Amino acid sequence: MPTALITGITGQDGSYLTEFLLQQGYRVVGMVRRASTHNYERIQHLLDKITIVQGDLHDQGSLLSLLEEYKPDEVYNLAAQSFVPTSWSQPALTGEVTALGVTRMLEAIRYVNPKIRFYQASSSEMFGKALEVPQRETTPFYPRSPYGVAKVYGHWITVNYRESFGLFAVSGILFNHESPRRGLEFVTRKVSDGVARIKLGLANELRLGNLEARRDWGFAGDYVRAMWLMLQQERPEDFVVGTGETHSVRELCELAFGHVGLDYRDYVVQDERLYRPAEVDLLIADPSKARARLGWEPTVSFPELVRMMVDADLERWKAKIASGQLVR
Ligand code: NAP
Ligand code: G4F
Repeated sequence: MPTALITGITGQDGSYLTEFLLQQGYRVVGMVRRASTHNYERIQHLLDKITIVQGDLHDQGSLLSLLEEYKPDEVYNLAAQSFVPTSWSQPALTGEVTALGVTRMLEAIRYVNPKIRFYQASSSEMFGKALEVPQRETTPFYPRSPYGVAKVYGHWITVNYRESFGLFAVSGILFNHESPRRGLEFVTRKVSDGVARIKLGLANELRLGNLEARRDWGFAGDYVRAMWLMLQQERPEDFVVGTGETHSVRELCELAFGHVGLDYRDYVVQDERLYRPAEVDLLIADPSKARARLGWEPTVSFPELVRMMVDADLERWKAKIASGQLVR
């Protein structure tokens, strides 16, 4: 039974990756950082099948001892400060975790067992002010936020440890992927949650920033399969993963409100305070390498994804109302 260590197991991707690896027959060890209350909402249903251990990407010693004790065959480094706006208000913390944290894990692997296979969760935010459309593995990076800058560091240090020390270390350059488990602050979930609350009479407007930004949005459950496939290859290589389609935030609103019979123009308020100091205007993947070499394809279309998220939030709010937790 192979063992996988997942950092960021409490996050959106961590929860889907855990489900996927358990199905593949792995023993899953999940690293969580110490908190005064547990944050296991997304992995509650998996707790009896996995091992939870404490560690932090800030802390070199904790990474070394986890690798020594649990002897993973594969490490999936999903932990990060992952919200782009927070990277402007907490740029140094973002650099510590999202950039230097990668080096700490690679160092731990190098010292404890250089045969461990390593996946780094890189991001299409690295393309930023995109120098090529669509973006592929060879497209130069032009990050537009401290988060994007930190991810570029994480990408190159992964490539560097592969080339310097012969580690099986890969960087998966993943475009935006969403689900009903997405954090409420990201735009897809903010919209699906807002639509549900408006439809149920719990809110009457939704404040958003730039409606013209375009993203290549897919379903997170599909993307964790690509992470695993990258670590099963004969040679370590980097891959772009996305759908190859792009949609604007405006189209997202149109679809999400339309799904419950509403017109987004009656509810969405554009709020300049939610605009970013520097925006990433257009992201669209060229996933042809992943398709050809990993045999990877997305299985959920953009309209299906939006409907899945709105329906899940409607159900969640209806259940709260039914249980008497909320009155309209
Ligand atoms: P997420 O939901 O924000 O999860 C982030 C995870 O990182 C959480 O489990 C969080 O723990 C953990 N974490 C944060 N700081 C940590 C620290 N110092 N030490 C240990 N753990 C820490 O992110 P996600 O959407 O699942 O994304 C997973 C990874 O893929 C991230 O690296 C993200 O930057 C990258 N990525 C995401 C996308 C996307 O569209 N989702 C696209 C490209 C790349 P707590 O629960 O304790 O906060
Ligand atoms: O949903 P977002 O916050 O995601 P963003 O910035 O693209 O980053 C996500 O995807 C990256 C992959 O490309 C990941 F690496 C990263 O960790 C994260 O998961 O914003 C998407 C777009 C932006 O252009 C933003 O300006 O939506 C626009 N937007 C418009 N109004 C908004 C809002 N974004 C948020 N979060 N909230 C708004 O009210």
